[in-house]
This record gives sequence, structure tokens and C-alpha cells, in this order.
Amino acid sequence: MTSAKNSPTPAPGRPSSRPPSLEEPTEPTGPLPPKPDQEGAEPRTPTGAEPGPERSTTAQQGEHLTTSQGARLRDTDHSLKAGRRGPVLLQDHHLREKITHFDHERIPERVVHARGAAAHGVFEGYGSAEPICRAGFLAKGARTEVFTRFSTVVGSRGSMDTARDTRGFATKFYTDEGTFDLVANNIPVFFIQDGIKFPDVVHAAKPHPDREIPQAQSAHDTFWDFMSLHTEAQHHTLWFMGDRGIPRSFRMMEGFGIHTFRLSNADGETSLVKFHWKPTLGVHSLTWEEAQLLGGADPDFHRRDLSDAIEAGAHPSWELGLQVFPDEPEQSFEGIDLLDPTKFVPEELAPVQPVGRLTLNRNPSNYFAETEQVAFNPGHLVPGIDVTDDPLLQVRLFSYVDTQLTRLGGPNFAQLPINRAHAPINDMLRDGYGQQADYAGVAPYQPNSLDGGCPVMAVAGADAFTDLPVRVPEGVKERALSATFEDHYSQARLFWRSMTPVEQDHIVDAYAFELGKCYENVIRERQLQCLANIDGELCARVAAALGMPAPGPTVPADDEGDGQVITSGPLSQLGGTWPTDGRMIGIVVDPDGENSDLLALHEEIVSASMTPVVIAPRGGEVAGVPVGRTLGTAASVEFDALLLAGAPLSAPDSRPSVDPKAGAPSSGEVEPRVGKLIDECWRHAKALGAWGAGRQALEAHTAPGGAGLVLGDDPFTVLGEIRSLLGAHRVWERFPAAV
Ligand code: HDE
Repeated sequence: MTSAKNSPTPAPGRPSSRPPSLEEPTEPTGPLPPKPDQEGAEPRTPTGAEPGPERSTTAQQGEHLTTSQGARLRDTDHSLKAGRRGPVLLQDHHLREKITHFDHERIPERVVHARGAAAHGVFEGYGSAEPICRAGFLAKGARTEVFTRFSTVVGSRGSMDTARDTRGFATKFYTDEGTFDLVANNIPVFFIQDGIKFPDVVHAAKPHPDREIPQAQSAHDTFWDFMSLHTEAQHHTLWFMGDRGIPRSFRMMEGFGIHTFRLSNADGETSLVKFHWKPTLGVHSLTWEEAQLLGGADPDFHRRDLSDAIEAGAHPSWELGLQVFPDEPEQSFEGIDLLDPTKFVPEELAPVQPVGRLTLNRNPSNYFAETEQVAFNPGHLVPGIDVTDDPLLQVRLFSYVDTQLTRLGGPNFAQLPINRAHAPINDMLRDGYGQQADYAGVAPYQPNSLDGGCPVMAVAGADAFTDLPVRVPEGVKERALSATFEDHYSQARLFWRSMTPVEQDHIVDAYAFELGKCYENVIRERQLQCLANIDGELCARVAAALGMPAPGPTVPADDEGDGQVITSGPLSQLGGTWPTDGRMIGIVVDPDGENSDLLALHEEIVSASMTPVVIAPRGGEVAGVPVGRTLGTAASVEFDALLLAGAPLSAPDSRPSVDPKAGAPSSGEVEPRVGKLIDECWRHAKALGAWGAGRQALEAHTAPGGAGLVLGDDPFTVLGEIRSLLGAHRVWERFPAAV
């Protein structure tokens, strides 16, 4: 932790200048200074070598506006006309270049994972993977530059961050041995077992094709129609009906490679593994009401949270871990088929062994160039890491390049700065749209003698990607899956049973909401049948909420036998204590009240790696601290905890209360918008603290002696207790199921 951002007050704008006239050329003014995390943003290779000219990310050179050909311009505000009031001339080459380029600024958004946010960082290997994997970036102390993009799956690029959905968690490791992409999700299992079903599941989840609604939602008929008919999806849908479908932050999500991969060591011995990312900050979620409110109050909540935290120096980090299994012909472990992507292996059976740490420490400087144009591919592998025959992974190996050819306009997208490997590249790929390289030599083919036989092949085994001589199972050619893929319910049951009562409540509420939004009763009935096959109690509770009869199971549960994992501890998000870095602390102040401690309190929060945001009736400063939100712009859902340093009172002319029945508050009452902030924080089980005049407002809006209320005289003592409460993320006792 180096520095911290004080509050999200707007940055000062550029100095205003008079509009330029043709007679008077503009004087260049200096650009705004780079944000702290963007300093020294020049890309570096993992070996520390200077970047070559083709790696430069600096698009703007010199101080003057030019055409794309470098000719300086004197005016970019007026088109060339035949007389001031006459028609625009076709000969205006600057106008045509400017408008033509603008017309082509958009590229197709990703067909899935369209909405994302990303950051640069570094991965440091622990060396613990060395006995099973020869990949250099996992070696002890090896530092590799990375770029990680988080995403929602279903929504369009302009949809909201907090939709109930699975999240993508894709990382590009720019290793010395070539680029490795770990294209992961925040849920360890997937909807489908065979990649050929991907268009079906995505068409069902996307908005209805007639009216293109609803956007970024799973609460609609086509989604539940497909999921209830395609029962292998039930396990995945249960995960995202749970709290994992609405993460508090990208920084607080796990990541899973889902498929089983095959690693090889320096002696060519192989193991099967599953990749896991474990966040240092713990795994935490929003409540459904928070997620919905945020969709309106701050649709960019997750991307803002990620970039603000990085800018403040609260660099998020994750440990990369491996579950390791022997590479045996059955490719199964404790009865779980390792090639079935709808199954995970409970950590009780195979612990996650840490092999390195990822830290995100720099925000992109240009969203389009980096976050939008980055092209991941699970087929980007390095020596030591290989794929398995998981039928989902096999199809992915085709799909990513294929979609990127359309999305990025041709075959040369690997030359874009964000996609370029940091290892030396000497391929024989030539020409095509967007070719940027000026190749030397005359013989881009092998074998050749005209270029001296170059480029030459690596010596077998020496740092080269070598296809492992894995035996292909014998069988007939057929469109079918192994019988070991047939169980669709037992792991969903394991997940449900592993949830605490609060988490189970959230799941029941989520199903009741989603199915309640469907129009067709037959879809609800069919989904209830699936729930009955998962767990009778889950089904009964959802059926009761929908006002429908609960069916009995049609598939018997046969997973109660000896040696079965009945519950798995790491599946629940509750129970731990976690660092509070980057948490947002709202502080309600009364500018006319006693604020002598405010500056010191603000500094204390910053030095604890959290972000204080002062909330006051009007903008400006209070006791030397900038006001981050006025009562008009503050939304409770932005904050992890709320402190009341004062209690702004209603002004005599204040607006009517948010409760229309309440009428206009009289002067001297606690400001209704402060009351609303408190009410919502209370309902969302957030820690609330108050001292001085703030106590009165807090006591008026909460139950006396309620859990997670910290009332005191000393702001610093209150802050200390609030921070301890934040370590558990929420005041869980405030949810009815937990008491
Ligand atoms: Fe993807 N997926 N996927 N996927 N996926 C894409 O690639 C696809 C799957 C994942 O931030 C696309 O460049 C198929 C599993 C992430 O840029 C596309 C199948 C997992 C991202 C595609 C799957 C993922 C994508 C869309 C079934 C978790 C975003 C644009 C066979 C392990 C990466 C693009 C980013 C993106 C296809 C299943 C993760 C269309 C056909 C399983 C995180 O190629």
C-alpha cells in the first residue's frame, strides 16, 4: 500500500481557453498528469528488456493536432464551405477523414462476455509447481507481466455491472516462453458438457429475439425454458442463483479454469489439474436489492471499484492454486469424471495447492485499445501446460480465434499491442488485413534454403511446446457422451447443503424472483421438478414462494453412501475474517456541526487502505475535507459501512420526504435522505457507526441494540470497531435466518 485516494471528487478539468480562431493558433497546454497507477505505463518485457518501437503504446506524438498522415491542422471545428452559409465541399479531406474514421469506430462486441473491465499486473511464481510443471512462469521468483479482464457473460457492452450472472476472469500471462491465457469464470462448473450446446445456452440466456428484452437478465422465459429442459445446467444455475451470481467486487471473486488441464514436468511426467484463483480479500457478494439498486445508481459499480482500488494503491491480489490428480487412463478422481465440466472436485478430496500470486497494479490507459481489443484463447498454451479431451474445452479451442477474426477484423489481431507476446516472435504468418510488420527475408516457408533455413525448429524438449504423447481412447465414431456424465443433480445437492441458512435464503429468494418473472406456468412447473430432484426442501420453499404445489423427485438421490462428501466447507462464503482494503466508508457530516476530528478521521481511514467519502448536504469542503457526495448524489449501495459524524437536519424549505404519506418534514427533523441512507444500510446488514449528533439519527432509524451498530463518543474507537465488523463483510446476524 503506497498511497490512497482521498475521495471520489471530480478531478480538476483542463484550464479553459477561448475557442480558437483561424487568426490565433492555440497554445498547447500540458496534459493532465497520469494517474498514480498509470505512471511508467510503458510496457516492459518479463525479462526487463526495452520495448521495441512496435510495442509503443504512445499514439499521440508532438503537441499539434495533425491528420492521420501527420500534416498539422489549423482548424478542426469548421467544415470547408463554399461561402460561410454555403454547401460543404467534397474536397475537405480533413472532414472526410475525421467523419469516415468516426463512422468505423465501433467493432462488433463480444457475442458473450461483452461487458468487461481489466487491469495490468504481475504474477510471481512460488516454485511449488515445479515437480509437476515445467512452465517457466511458475518457477520460484519468476515475475511475469499479466493482463486480466473480468466480465459479465450475458449483457451487452453497455449493460450494468451488477446483473445476476456468471463472471469471466481471463488472464493473459506474457511469459518468456510465449503467452499463456487462463480463460476462467467465477463459478467452477459450466452449463453444458459438450461445446456444441453453447449457441443453445447463449441464445436462451440472451434477450428474447422479438423485442430484445430483458437486457442482462436471466429472469425470463427462454432462459428457464432451456435450463429446465437441459438438466445438466441445473448445477451451474444453482451456483449463480446463490450469492456468487452477484459479487461485491471483481476483487472479491474466486476464479476457476473449470476444465481439467494436463501439466508436464521437466522429465515429461504428466498430471491432471484444475486451476483456482483465491482472492486475498475473500469471496463476498452484494445482496439482491443492492445489486438492483446499483444497476440504476451506478451501473459501472464493478469497473469503478476495480480501477479506484488500483488507483488508490489497494492492489487486488489472488493466489493461483492447483488441485492435482494422477494422470490415469480413466481420468476420474473419487468417482468424479474429470472431463465433465459440470462437476467440480470438493477441496476436502483434493486440496488447492498455491503455486503463485497475481497482483493487479495498473489501470489500462485506453479502454478500447486494451480491454476491448484483448483476445483471449484457451489454446494459448506454453510448454508444460496442455489441454485434455473435455468436450467443452475441445470446442473452445476452435471458437475463440474464429470469433476474433470477425471481432477484430482479420487475422493480424495478435499484432495489437495488448495481444503481442512478450517473447520473441518469429512466425511465418504473412499479409492479411491490418498487417503491421515489415518482414525481411524472401522465404516465409519451411523448409527453405533462400533464408538460410530460418527460422529453425527448436530442439525437441528444450523449452519448446511439445505435444504430449497421450493415448487416445479407443471407440467408435459417434455423437454421444460417456455414461459418467449422466448425473445432473448430486453435486447441485452438495452445493445446496453446503450453504449456511442465510445463503440458502438468498437462493430461495433468487429462484422465486427469477421464476416469478416468467410468463409461462409450464416453465415454472418444470423448473420446480428440477429443484425437487436437487433437494426437497429447496423445492418446497421455492414452490411456496411461487404459490405452487411442490412436486416430488423423479430422480432418486443416490449420493448418501459411505465416503461421499455431503457438504463442502469452502463453498460457503460466510465465516471468515478478511482484509478490508479498498472498502468504501461513507461519512455523513453536518457542515454546521462539530467536525474538528474529521480531517484526522479521514486520514486514519486512508492509512487503513480504505476509501472515505464525506457526504454532506452541499458540495465544497467540510473542515478541510472535500465533500465526495452530496445528499443528492449519495447512494447507500456505494458504501460498505456508514459513519454518522453529524445529523444534517431538514432545511425549512426541504423537499418532501421519500415516503409520500409522510408529507414534508418540518425543520429540525433528520434529513429524510440521511434516513434513507441509514435504512438501506441497515437492511443490507452493513456496519453503522455514530458519535455526537450522528447518534440521534442512527438511533431514530435502527432497532435499539441492533447487531452491527457502533455508538460511541470517540470517532476513532467507533472506526476501529466498524473495521472489525467489515472484516466479516456484513453483519450477518441481521438477516432473519442467522438469528
Ligand atoms: Fe468462452 N467465449 N466459450 N467460456 N469465454 C468467449 O471469445 C465459448 C466457456 C470465457 O474477457 C468468446 O473472444 C464456447 C467456459 C471468458 O475477452 C467466444 C464455449 C469458460 C471469456 C467464447 C465457451 C469461458 C469468453 C467471446 C463452450 C470458463 C471472455 C469473445 C464450448 C472456463 C474473455 C471471445 C475476455 C469469451 C466461446 C465456454 C470463459 C465466443 C464456444 C467453460 C472469461 O469465443
